[in-house]
Amino acid sequence: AGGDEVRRLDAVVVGAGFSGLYALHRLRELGLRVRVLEAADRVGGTWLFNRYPGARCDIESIEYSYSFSTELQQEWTWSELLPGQAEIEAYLNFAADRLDLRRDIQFDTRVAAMTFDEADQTWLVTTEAGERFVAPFVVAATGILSAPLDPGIPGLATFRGTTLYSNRFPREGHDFTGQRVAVIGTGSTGVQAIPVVAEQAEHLYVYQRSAAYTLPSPARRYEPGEFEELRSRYDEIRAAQLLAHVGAARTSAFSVLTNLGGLPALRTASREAQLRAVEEKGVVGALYWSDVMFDPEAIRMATALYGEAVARIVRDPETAASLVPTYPFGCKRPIIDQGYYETFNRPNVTLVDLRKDAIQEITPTGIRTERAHHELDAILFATGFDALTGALTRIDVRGRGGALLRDVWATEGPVAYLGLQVSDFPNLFLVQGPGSPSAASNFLAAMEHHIEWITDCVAHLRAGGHRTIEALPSAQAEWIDEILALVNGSVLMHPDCNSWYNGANVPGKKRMYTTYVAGLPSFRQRCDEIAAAGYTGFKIG
Ligand code: NA7
Repeated sequence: AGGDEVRRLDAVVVGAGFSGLYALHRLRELGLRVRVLEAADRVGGTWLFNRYPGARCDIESIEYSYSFSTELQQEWTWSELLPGQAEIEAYLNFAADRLDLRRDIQFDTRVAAMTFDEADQTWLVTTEAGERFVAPFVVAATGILSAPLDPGIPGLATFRGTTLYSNRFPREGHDFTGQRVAVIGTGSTGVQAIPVVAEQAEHLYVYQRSAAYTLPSPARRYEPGEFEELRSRYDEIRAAQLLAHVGAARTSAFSVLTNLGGLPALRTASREAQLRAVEEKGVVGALYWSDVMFDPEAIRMATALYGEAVARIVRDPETAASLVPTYPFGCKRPIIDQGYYETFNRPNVTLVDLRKDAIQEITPTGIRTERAHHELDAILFATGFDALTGALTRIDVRGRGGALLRDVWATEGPVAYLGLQVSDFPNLFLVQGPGSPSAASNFLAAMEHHIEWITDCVAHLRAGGHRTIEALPSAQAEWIDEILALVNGSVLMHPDCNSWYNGANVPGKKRMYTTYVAGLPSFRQRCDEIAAAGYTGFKIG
């Protein structure tokens, strides 16, 4: 590594998760010389690092997998309806082998800087070890939930027990048996991990800052023959998936056929009918009536009903009350849970409600809140991510005129055109950048679309003898306005809705809603029209 040698390529892909692997495959099909640079020592990306107990996808395996290859679809067998982390990791290794991807992936290689050379119209990509790569195109397949958020709790470094992070959980796992354990964070990750850790730990303390709205998980193994039957109908399933709309909001179309689909409008139903639906479909499932995202009265009703439903499960009234969110229903992605509320009926589980009793510090032997000090052997942080932008702000990305992407996003907010490019950063393609539909869709379906659009664009440029493509500032500004207009007046813009969707979970990050909620079908159509019209809103040079 290091030295003066510069490797010239046609494209550099950063990251070897779901999107980086597909980007490599597609770019290679176009005949490009490509290298994937991956910080880890193996493929998997997000699904490699997030190997905490209970880690599972909330989208069905038949939809959370590559659709582009009949061979991959027909040769792989999913064992469970909702795939667990280990099976997804195994699947990505299978895909990497089957498509012979590893020979173009350089592992243990973290990108430190990417600089656009305006004279040469190429990117110089520098690794932490000092290696240098030059290529006209860069695909940042760096993930949207990949940059861990530092919990920033005083005293953390003094803790003498085991400190664990859900988003970089040890490969060898961790046995909580006989231990006094804290889990900090009750988002999707905490809610998945807590019931599993509770079964092992001698005592589990759950430190909750914001309560979660959850939906009972349909997770189960496939019945014998069930997956094979689904696999025989893959074409039909994938076609339907791309058109899928879920009536959660007047504008939304999540491109997920299952889990949330087909729920009744309960708003006008009787109280009895509402409670029955809650029992049958779970709280979140029953409450996804069509106006819940926009109608303040529906939102209030939903929150109240949710509290009643939690109180039916959790026996201790104070714990039950603490488990009810104080922010409006519908403002975050619903979380799937497997026995989450029941866990709080266990004698070895204690909920610490940080809204009433905030953490003061971590000590060498435990956690001190205003009211108590709990002795601990292990702390598991499930505190989330600097989402959407964090992976790229950790790299020195310099575009035209030396513009630093980190500064652009700090001052303007997380801007991008179509979630695919940021103006002043020519030929740098984002996958699911801010403003893409992915976080309100099936991530995989959205990701495949983005990679196909990007690689078609690269092919178009090369065929026409063009060197660069870049988003026009005006098109980028209009796209942001459009995204915000779609959620304006919805619960998503409520001042109490703090989440990674609007950056409010990261101290100092500019708050801005970042997801296009009108759905993947309309997004795809827009992108197709833009390309067909000669890349409207982009400047080709
Ligand atoms: P999330 O959804 O961002 O959840 C993080 C949780 O950690 C959330 O409950 C936070 O509370 C809590 N948190 C964060 N920092 C702290 C500190 N310092 N002290 C106490 N509690 C804290 O991340 P996940 O990993 O669960 O899920 C991310 C996505 O992955 C999810 O949306 C799915 O799409 C898959 P807060 O809400 O900020 O008050």
